[in-house]
Amino acid sequence: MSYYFGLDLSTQQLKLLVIDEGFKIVHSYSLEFETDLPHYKTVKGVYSDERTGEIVAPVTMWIEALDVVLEKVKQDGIDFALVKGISGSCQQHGSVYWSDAANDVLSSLDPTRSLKDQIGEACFSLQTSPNWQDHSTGEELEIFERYVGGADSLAEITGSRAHYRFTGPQIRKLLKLRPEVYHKTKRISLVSSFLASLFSGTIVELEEADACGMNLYDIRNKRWDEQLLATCSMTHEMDGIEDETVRQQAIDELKRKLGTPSPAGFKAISKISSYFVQKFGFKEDCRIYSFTGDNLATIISFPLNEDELLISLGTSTTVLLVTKHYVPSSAYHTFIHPTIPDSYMGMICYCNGSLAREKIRDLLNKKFNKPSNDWTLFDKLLSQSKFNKAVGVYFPIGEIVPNCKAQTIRARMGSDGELEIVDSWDEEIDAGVIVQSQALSCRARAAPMLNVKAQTIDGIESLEFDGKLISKEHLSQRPHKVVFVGGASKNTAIVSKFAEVLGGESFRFDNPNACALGGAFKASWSVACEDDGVVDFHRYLESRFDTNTMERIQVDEKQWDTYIPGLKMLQQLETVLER
Ligand code: ADP
Ligand code: XUL
Repeated sequence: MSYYFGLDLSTQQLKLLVIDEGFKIVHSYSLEFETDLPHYKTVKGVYSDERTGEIVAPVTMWIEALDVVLEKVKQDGIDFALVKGISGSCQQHGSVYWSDAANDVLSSLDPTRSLKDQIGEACFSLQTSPNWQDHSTGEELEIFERYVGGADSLAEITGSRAHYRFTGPQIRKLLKLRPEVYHKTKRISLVSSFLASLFSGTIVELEEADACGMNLYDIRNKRWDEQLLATCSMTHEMDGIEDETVRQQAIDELKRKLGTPSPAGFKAISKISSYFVQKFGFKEDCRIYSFTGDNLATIISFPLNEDELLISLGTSTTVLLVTKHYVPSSAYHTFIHPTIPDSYMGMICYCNGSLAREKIRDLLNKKFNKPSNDWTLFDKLLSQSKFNKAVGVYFPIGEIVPNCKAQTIRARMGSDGELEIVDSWDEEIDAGVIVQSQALSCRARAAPMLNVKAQTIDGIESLEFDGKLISKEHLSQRPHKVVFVGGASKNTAIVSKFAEVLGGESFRFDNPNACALGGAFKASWSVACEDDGVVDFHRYLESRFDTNTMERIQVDEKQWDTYIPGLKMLQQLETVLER
């Protein structure tokens, strides 16, 4: 019998799952930062400064959380000696700044004392970690994009345009505002490599897949981009630094802090530190595998293969997919895949998801005197709707994809076949149009990353979205599978409509533990690869995964074609958006 630990350090909580070799969850633990560690006085795990847009989390809170959770596991009498491997999932982009003192402390911990008592403030040059919700790096974003020739050039190198939360802009801001802190920093970890370091008893390298969320890593060539390191260390030519030696020294200093990312995959990064062996009774050969980012862990929490989409219908809408094609765009993100070689994870994040649908639901309920918060009427109208040559953008808040201001525009096809903007129509129409249009946007933008045998489609040539031409061949592909997760995936009318527009076999999956499970699965697969020979990750997962946990969605497959004109209409509508 063997156990694997999967941890999930997210914004609001720390979770730990114990699974066995058959992927059964044996135990599950969680700790909520705000309520279970109230002395840190965080609100939902973070400190926010509305004036500056800064959002950070206290690093020692995470260390104390690990103490508390492991004590709970111990009290339950779990046999730590059975744990063969540990991996995990962490909030992305956040960074931890270690001091000179840290490595000695990590490697000589006293098992009679807690981690928190020993890995104290002296181990960090900065006591807090910039959080992914931070909005304080506006100036840095502009610089990161301008210095390399624009948002698309930056996306071409690093897989993403510049974002407030990305680590490179955050580091440059720290250097600008607090140079003494930056120079005192010995090593910089991502949250994922920070948590892995605690288990390893030494500061471990960043994990390559998660390192793609920094705006610094050259994904094609798998190395830091020197020009971006110069930008990050404020020594780019455009910063007015002409002396090549000064620039090289600054780049080298930053490289020493960042280290060299460890390749994504199954190789152990270390054995567990002796502290845990002595304190909890882990075996000395229990292995630590690199931890990764939470979205990356989500796609490995169930068998998601190439050309399959995962649609998360939470507050926002997120599309995740696995692709062999590196087709970066400033409209979405591309990361190296954490477990499948030569593959990538595409991620499209929309701000206007559930909130926009709720607004239409409320409008309809008001008009027909129905109780608010009730989806019955919205669902009935949505289920009855067919594609009636109408599209809309429903953005009550500013949108990332396409990048534009808050606005609502409705349009239909006129008798001359051209798009006509409509001032208003019966609100009943909106239920169908909002969901169809949201799904059409996902369909268009996921298309370049798919590599499925094209279907024959008529009436469409290449289309342009976000300044990128999408070929007819790409637009003619249907994903093999679509899996829905998140709050609104409970709603059958919404998922059925999305499934109809996107095509592909569709399923919904209710799994609140996805991130931690992704970590546990990675640990289990890694041990198998190291001990019994390399196995394909997807095949390993499929052979153990209980597919009964996924519910199939019935879809009228013939409808997919009827939405083809909608793609062109959406493209036209997006040309008139207020940016
Ligand atoms: P988060 O993205 O914040 O983690 P969830 O995944 O829990 O949130 O999703 C929350 C959203 O799910 C809410 O904004 C709500 O509109 C939507 N939702 C929940 N239940 C339903 C439902 N039955 N029908 C449609 N939308 C729903
Ligand atoms: C992804 C992102 C968030 C955090 C949440 O780019 O910023 O999903 O990872 O934990």
